Amino acid sequence: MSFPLRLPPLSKLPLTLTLSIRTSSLVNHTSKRSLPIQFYQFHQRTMSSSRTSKPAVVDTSLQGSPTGAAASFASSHSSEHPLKLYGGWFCPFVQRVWITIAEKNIPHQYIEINPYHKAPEFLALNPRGLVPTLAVPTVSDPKTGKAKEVKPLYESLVLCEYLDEAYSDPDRYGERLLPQDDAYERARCRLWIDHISSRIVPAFYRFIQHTPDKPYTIEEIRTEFHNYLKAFAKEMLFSPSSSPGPFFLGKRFSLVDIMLAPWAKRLFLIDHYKPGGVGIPSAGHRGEDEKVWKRWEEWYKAVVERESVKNTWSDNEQYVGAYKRYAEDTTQSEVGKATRSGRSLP
Ligand SMILES: N[C@@H](CCC(=O)N[C@@H](CS)C(=O)NCC(=O)O)C(=O)O
Repeated sequence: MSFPLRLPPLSKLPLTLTLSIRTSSLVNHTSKRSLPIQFYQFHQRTMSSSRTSKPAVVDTSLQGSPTGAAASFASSHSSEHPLKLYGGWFCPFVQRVWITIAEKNIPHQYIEINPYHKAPEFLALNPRGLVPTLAVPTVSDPKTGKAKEVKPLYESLVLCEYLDEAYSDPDRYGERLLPQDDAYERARCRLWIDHISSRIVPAFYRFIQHTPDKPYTIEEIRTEFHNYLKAFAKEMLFSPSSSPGPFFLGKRFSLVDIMLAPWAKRLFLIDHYKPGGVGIPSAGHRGEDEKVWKRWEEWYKAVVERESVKNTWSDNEQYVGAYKRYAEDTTQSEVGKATRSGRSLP
């Protein structure tokens, strides 16, 4: 696969060349940090354009940095490293990749950016202009062992699968996130990853972006959302391949869990903003779905308590602020616009 653009400055500059710079709301909590020179230019240019000609439509008012556990995790991975994750603390797609990196303990550099600023240098990395974006070292100098060439990759699922494959030594990176020994099981995992990405996640946005003027009622989208969660729980409960919990693959935490964990963590936002909240019936009031919701809750509790999920999470109130525009359906994010117009997510 070839990419439209390499990272010219990175491939020309020694990877160790860094500058200490002052940052603004664009970059993360490490207000004085080391960055490769081209990203110094990238950030500086983006910052000044945001000061002079900030378009009214984009969601640039987001707080610029992670807080809480995610701030510590980001800060402990802020030193120069050839593998770079460009992320945004608020973004669930980024959190998928962040959890993968944390699970496998992959050495990397985390760089917080605001993807709503479409700086040309960011678009050169990812023409879709979305986080997560990864800068991947692809060729090592046999003499020094250092990366010589760095190429971009994007799309959260692609990134997670790439990281699982490229960092596959079980002694260093632990058990694989997709089962390797059973092609059927791997395919079944992919099937449920597809269910998450093509059904649960889009329904989450239709739910949180619901307003009274929509052509569907809040009850309709709540029921639809429940049905997708129940289908997932039923698979864990009744499928011939299913194993006792808590995770999708039983005791083994896998890519299936990672794909859904960020939205599980964000369910409290629906409780916060939407009348009736997520509305999962309480135990004893679930009719024929008693067992199914119990299995969902078992999965949910284990996933939100997982270290890698907690370590990539900022303070709750920060998400409440960031998702207000979704709840009011005024967000101009690509995900928000696609949801509003009935298109599939970017
Ligand atoms: N399909 C993409 C979606 C990524 C995505 O939508 N990221 C959002 C932040 S959560 C973004 O970068 N938005 C920038 C924009 O909407 O302009 C993936 O899985 O990585």
